[in-house]
Amino acid sequence: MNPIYTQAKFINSSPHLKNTPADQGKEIAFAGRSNAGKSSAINTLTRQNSLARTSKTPGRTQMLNFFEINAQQRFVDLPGYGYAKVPLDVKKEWHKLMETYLTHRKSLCAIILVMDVRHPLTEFDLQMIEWCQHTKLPLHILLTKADKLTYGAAKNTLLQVQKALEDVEIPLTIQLFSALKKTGIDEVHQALDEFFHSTSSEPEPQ
Ligand SMILES: Nc1nc2c(ncn2[C@@H]2O[C@H](COP(=O)(O)OP(=O)(O)O)[C@@H](O)[C@H]2O)c(=O)[nH]1
Ligand SMILES: [Mg+2]
Repeated sequence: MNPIYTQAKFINSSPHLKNTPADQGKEIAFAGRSNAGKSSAINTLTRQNSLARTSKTPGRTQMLNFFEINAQQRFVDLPGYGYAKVPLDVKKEWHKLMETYLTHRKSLCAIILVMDVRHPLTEFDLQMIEWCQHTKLPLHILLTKADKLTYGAAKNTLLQVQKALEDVEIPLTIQLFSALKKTGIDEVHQALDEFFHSTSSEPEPQ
């Protein structure tokens, strides 16, 4: 694996877009519905057990959590709301925050969208995909918790999700992943390397 990611350090958490690290270098954001397995994925990819907090209680925090890999590269753990039944004002707040972040953050170069392989393409996920198309951000999808399904069933879901998104007009890759079994790590690292090193991934001005 590329050892660079193990150097990731927590910088700060912010409930809004003030107090965020300077908007320079390159940032890759991890998005996903609450409880999808985002924090676990970040921990697995950085080989640190408690870098991003993981929780069994969904939807507790609505923070943007910033992690520095080096002076020019960052990860952001984006807030995700819980289930479809969250109050409307929580959804609206999230909507506003995400839209502002995704549209204005110049260093943002790609999104890693984390979905539970057993519940892919929720309303949350579709919204994120729509925003990525709108802002022309490349997208890499992790179908995580693959260990919860047989290999055949997981592979089937992968094919179904690929088919459902075949008309999406941005660079889009999809893979199976498991933080528990530590599978799929090399594939994610490859995607991260490409996003961080590609020169053409800056979102176009709005
Ligand atoms: N079996 C299994 N459980 C996982 C995996 N990834 C996360 N989880 C569990 O799913 C729950 C939510 O994970 P977390 O990373 O906190 O989700 P987040 O809200 O998206 O950050 C926790 O109980 C994790 O232990 C995985 O790959 N396999
Ligand atoms: Mg989390």
